[in-house]
Amino acid sequence: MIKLYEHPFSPYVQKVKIALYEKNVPFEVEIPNAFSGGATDFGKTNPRLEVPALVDDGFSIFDSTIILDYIEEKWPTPALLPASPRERARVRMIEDICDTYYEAINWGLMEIRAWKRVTGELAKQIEWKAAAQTAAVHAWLERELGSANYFNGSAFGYGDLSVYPHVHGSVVWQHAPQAGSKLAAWLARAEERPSVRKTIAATQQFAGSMDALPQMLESGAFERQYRDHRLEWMMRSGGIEVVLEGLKKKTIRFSSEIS
Ligand SMILES: N[C@@H](CCC(=O)N[C@@H](CS)C(=O)NCC(=O)O)C(=O)O
Repeated sequence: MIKLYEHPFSPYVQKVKIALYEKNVPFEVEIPNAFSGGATDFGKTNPRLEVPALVDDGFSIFDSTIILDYIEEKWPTPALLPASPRERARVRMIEDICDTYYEAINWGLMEIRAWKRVTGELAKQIEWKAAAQTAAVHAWLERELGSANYFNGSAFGYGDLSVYPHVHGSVVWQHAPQAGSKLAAWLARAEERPSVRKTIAATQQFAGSMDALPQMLESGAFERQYRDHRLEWMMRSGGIEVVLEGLKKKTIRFSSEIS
């Protein structure tokens, strides 16, 4: 049985779950102890201490893009990637923008609203930037979608499962695509997929857990990882103080050292 180390809120995990459900590959899930501040040997599975990590017959794979490649190659039907090299490159570029630009906006909103890193005027300014960035990325996605029903083309696939978790994240933070837009219509279509429904249903049981996050931060039980595009987002969206304060209080960590 495939094992997926996960957290249901992670958009990277959601990409992988949608792919596994689309291909009818059975899997079991586990949330690493490290995510609730507990001791862990998760580093043996993923030296980056991130989810998702997929273990297939003792072989561990990290990074959602690498995992998706593995899934596509090991279980080729139904194919999730489009057929032509050009179309494959197109959906992979959409994935890359979503993973390395769009994701940081929703992650930043979680830092402000759920973890309550800052309040008052600074929080308002950062929020304002996030709203403007989300509207712009939605406009970009709308252009990428063009007149097609799906980012993959005529059927749901890799492009769609790469975009969905991030647009869903925007909906959670009350930045839904504009009503009547093509992106809003695409979102409604994507949410009809059983793979998408099951993936989002798994987040429900954690809905109440957000309230405990500021306290968890205050107690020093968990160091949030600030790295690459996330760190950059906080710095360029006005949150340099957030980063410095978090490093001082040891509630922020950079990428884990490989040992
Ligand atoms: N590039 C990785 C990113 C994975 C990632 O950032 N995962 C987050 C959860 S959304 C994580 O595990 N962070 C560890 C932490 O915050 O300590 C991928 O595509 O899988």
